[in-house]
Amino acid sequence: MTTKTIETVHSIDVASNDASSVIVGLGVTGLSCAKYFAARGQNFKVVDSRETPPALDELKRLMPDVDCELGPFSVETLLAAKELVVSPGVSLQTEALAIAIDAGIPVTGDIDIFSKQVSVPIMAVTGSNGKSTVVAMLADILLGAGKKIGVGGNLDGPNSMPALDLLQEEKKDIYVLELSSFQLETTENLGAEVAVILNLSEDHMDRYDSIEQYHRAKQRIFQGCRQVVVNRDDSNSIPSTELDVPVWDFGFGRPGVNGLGLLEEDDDQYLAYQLEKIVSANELKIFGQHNISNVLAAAALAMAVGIDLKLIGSAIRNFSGLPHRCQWVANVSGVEFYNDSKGTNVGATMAAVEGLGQRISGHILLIAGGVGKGANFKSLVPVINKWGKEVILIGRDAVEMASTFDADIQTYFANDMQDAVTVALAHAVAGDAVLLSPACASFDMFENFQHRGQSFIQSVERLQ
Ligand code: UMA
Ligand code: ADP
Repeated sequence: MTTKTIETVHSIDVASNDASSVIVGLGVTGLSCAKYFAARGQNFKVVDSRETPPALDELKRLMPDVDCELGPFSVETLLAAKELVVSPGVSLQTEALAIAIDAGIPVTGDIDIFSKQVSVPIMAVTGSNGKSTVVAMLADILLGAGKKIGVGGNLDGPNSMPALDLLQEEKKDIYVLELSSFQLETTENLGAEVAVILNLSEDHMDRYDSIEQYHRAKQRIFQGCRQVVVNRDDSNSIPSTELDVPVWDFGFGRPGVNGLGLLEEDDDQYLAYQLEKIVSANELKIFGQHNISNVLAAAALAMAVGIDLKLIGSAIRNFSGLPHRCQWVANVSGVEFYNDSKGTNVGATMAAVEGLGQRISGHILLIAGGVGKGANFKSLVPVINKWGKEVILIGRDAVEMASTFDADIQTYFANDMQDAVTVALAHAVAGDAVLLSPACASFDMFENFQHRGQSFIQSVERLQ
């Protein structure tokens, strides 16, 4: 594929508004779409309902003449569009957008454009939790097998980029995409080589009317796929329409045909493909049952594209996890501190508490709270009662969270992260662990989950 370099972008007339594509939202996705259209000489304009969207400066630097409408969306502009290229953070129910969509203006998104453009295999990963971990592990496996890969989509961090930016790079053998339900909403017929819904639990209930609607969005990952990976322990991971394609499965039980699972032998537990052992659970550097599930999923995906089991095993053994996911931070006076800032929903925090609880001799002091996204926090109660001691609550929905916890869970409110870790340490004894796993989004107090995790790490450092 030939792409123009960004330097050529300045000379392209992007200001014409005659039935141009309208990019809705100017974050990293919107910027990647603008660069993509500009490099192809396609007319477009950009709209964002904020006056100073995050990627505005960069857009102006690269394309000073671009037509950019900031402030409340104009229905007129949207109705005049050839198509709407909607960023994942913008709900399709937003009033002006809904009017344009009802009027028949086509809707697309960056992943949709990307999938129509590429001819090499796409490996597509979604699910409520574990996406980034699985994608990062899968990337390590594929790199270890000598593949040229592009990794992107919803995944944050230095080794990932928005999907359309991947097309500016040298040709790849395989693309690995982490996909959110928001991105899947605007994607038609993804056509992945292999696709998986890792698991499903409640998230983004501020954006969906029901978990069924959220599940339907996730199911779009299977459209046009050539192979499927399913989680035997979660029926929501099974395609809801029958597909006549090869199926690989993973889960905690003994693996069957085309299955990844666990074999118990000599008091040891092995992750295995059918009867072939891949690694012993003791060899993993990441902990918790949820991570065993993630490893099995990554191995199943790798097998689907023909990677040798030995290469899979060695990459898995070396994988030490991503920052902000159950990441060990420090030991202060015999108390371990763990940063799970990426635990942004109830299911993630349940998994983190369970995984850490099984690992330590004492109790967990959980730091949670933030923006609850319409979640029901009740399901946290049993796991906190089993492994927890006290819960320190921060952020906008702290009071709501406290009110859903049993009277026998001791809760404290903290003003900020420093206050939270100080209170936690004051109530801990040697052998206990303090876990930041908020079950909430971060944007009431922080820029994003990375910023929240860094704030936790710095606050813990100040305790020492
Ligand atoms: N905007 C509006 N009107 C609105 C809402 C948003 O104009 O009503 C504008 C904002 O002003 C902003 C832009 O839209 O300028 C932001 O777009 P965006 O929220 O889609 O964010 P991006 O920067 O494009 O990042 C997105 C993903 N963010 C979301 O889905 C919220 C990133 O995932 C992803 O890495 C990136 O695309 C590249 O693919 C982040 C995320 O939090 C990590 N994802 C959620 C999650 O994992 O739970 C889904
Ligand atoms: P995602 O990209 O889907 O948000 P991550 O791999 O970044 O997932 O993990 C985010 C958090 O979700 C982790 O810190 C952990 O608390 C939890 N988690 C990870 N994997 C799983 C899983 N398979 N099941 C449940 N929770 C998980």
